Amino acid sequence: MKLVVFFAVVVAAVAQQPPRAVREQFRVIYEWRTIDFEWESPTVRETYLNTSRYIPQNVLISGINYYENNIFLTLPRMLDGVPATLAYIPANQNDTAPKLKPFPSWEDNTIGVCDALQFVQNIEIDRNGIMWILDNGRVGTLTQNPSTKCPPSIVLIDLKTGENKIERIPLSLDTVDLSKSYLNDLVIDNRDGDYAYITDNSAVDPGIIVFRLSDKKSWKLRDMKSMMSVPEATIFRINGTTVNLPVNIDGIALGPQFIADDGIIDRTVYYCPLSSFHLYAINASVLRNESLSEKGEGAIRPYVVDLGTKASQTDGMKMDSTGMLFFGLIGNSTIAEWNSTVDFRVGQRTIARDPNYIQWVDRFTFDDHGNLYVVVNRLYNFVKNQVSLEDVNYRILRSYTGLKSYVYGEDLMPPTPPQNAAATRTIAASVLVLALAHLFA
Ligand SMILES: *[C@@H]1O[C@H](CO)[C@@H](O)[C@H](O)[C@H]1NC(C)=O
Ligand SMILES: *[C@@H]1O[C@H](CO)[C@@H](O)[C@H](O)[C@H]1NC(C)=O
Ligand SMILES: *[C@@H]1O[C@H](CO)[C@@H](O)[C@H](O)[C@H]1NC(C)=O
Ligand SMILES: *[C@@H]1O[C@H](CO)[C@@H](O)[C@H](O)[C@H]1NC(C)=O
Ligand SMILES: *[C@@H]1O[C@H](CO)[C@@H](O)[C@H](O)[C@H]1NC(C)=O
Ligand SMILES: *[C@@H]1O[C@H](CO)[C@@H](O)[C@H](O)[C@H]1NC(C)=O
Ligand SMILES: CC(=O)N[C@H]1CO[C@H](CO)[C@@H](O)[C@@H]1O
Repeated sequence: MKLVVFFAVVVAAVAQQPPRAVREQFRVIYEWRTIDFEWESPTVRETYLNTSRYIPQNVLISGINYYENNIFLTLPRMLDGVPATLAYIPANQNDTAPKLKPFPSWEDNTIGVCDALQFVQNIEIDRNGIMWILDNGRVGTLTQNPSTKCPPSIVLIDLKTGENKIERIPLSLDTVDLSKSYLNDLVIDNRDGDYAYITDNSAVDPGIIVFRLSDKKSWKLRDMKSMMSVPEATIFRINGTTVNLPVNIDGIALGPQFIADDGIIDRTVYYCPLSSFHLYAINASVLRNESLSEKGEGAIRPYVVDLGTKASQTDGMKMDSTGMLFFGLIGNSTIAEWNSTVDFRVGQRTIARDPNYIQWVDRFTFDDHGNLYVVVNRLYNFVKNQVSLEDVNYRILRSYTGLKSYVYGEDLMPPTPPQNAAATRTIAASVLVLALAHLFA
């Protein structure tokens, strides 16, 4: 396999910070000029080409996920001619531009059939092997005539069974709008009935949609101040191209569990509009409070924390199981990290910078061997209809970090009131002894 190693800038540690972990440089593991598929036969491919159901330059890789040696990729149907919206490739193979296999099947990617996938921007795979798919139901979002084929839905596939049966759960029309919602990205919180926190980057009504799997209920929380794009961040200059993109709330990440002052277990949800320099945080317990949704715009404002600014705009981001956040800085051709135990304003680190290989960082994923994967897709060319078939347009980069996804974060137990203080001390002491024994083993 051809592995391209490229220049990575490592920023020197600031004095008051703990030493940063050594990271492997990012390498290109796969790269494509255009995306092609494993077709049922060459004739089928030709028929799709002849009838414009496959237009190679219109197929863009956006999201990425990993499960048992396969890499799943999303292909949002922003333009016409995208024959499948979800597909996969083996995580290890010698071909550097592998052909994609539709997932679960070709039939399950048929446009206009509501049992099938229509428009997938992102997916997540939880710790129970359930794939959560955001299906917007609307295709051709970047064309003159976007078309709503099916209601915006959460689609679940239990990957453990190997049967890949689709369960489609349309979101309530109190929560989503058939023509304006844009389900962009999600994180899964496998607690108390399993929740998804979903960014809706609707141009007119951005928000975070909360979906609870146990009773299939959903609701939406809005805060214009932290979820709308801001004028000073809508112009991007990348690789000589300028784009004007006012994109609302987009990337989302989920922190490890912590025990709040009142003894309740909580988690921090991080998010940012694409066209903004700020990173925001809110506690998951606030999002889970349905009554705040009924109160409308601004009801969650008192609970939103502005963590500070980044050097550039960010599309996707991903957190590991201990609270290490990875994100792109699009206008700076940079991949950055932040250890969330440190103040955001001084804790950000550049881990890779390269104008030739890091051209619009879209999404990240971890595998189960400590590797971090990044999709780079030159989205600025795509939205300007300037995709050149002569250039490499899509890349997957990989770096060993030794970390794993937030979905595998530790489950905390709520503290029980101490029965008697001496017993607690003894337990604490024996835990300490155990920890030391571990250290010296
Ligand atoms: C595709 O179009 C070409 C040119 O019109 C034609 O020769 C070919 O037979 C068509 N192929 C299929 C499978 O329809
Ligand atoms: C890749 O190529 C090497 C050497 O040519 C071979 O040993 C290996 O099995 C191949 N791997 C795959 C996944 O095809
Ligand atoms: C979340 O809750 C904890 C404890 O209740 C609080 O200290 C923290 O500031 C909150 N975080 C955010 C982002 O509001
Ligand atoms: C939910 O929010 C309401 C305010 O709308 C508040 O009164 C209530 O205590 C909150 N519930 C929880 C469980 O935090
Ligand atoms: C980083 O990106 C921002 C916004 O895209 C831009 O204004 C700034 O000049 C860039 N800085 C560098 C060093 O490239
Ligand atoms: C993040 O910082 C904490 C506190 O300094 C440290 O214990 C932890 O190892 C750091 N995490 C990583 C992944 O480097
Ligand atoms: C202006 C500029 O930075 N152009 C670069 C864009 O990216 C290609 C490689 O992908 C470079 O060859 C150009 O120099």
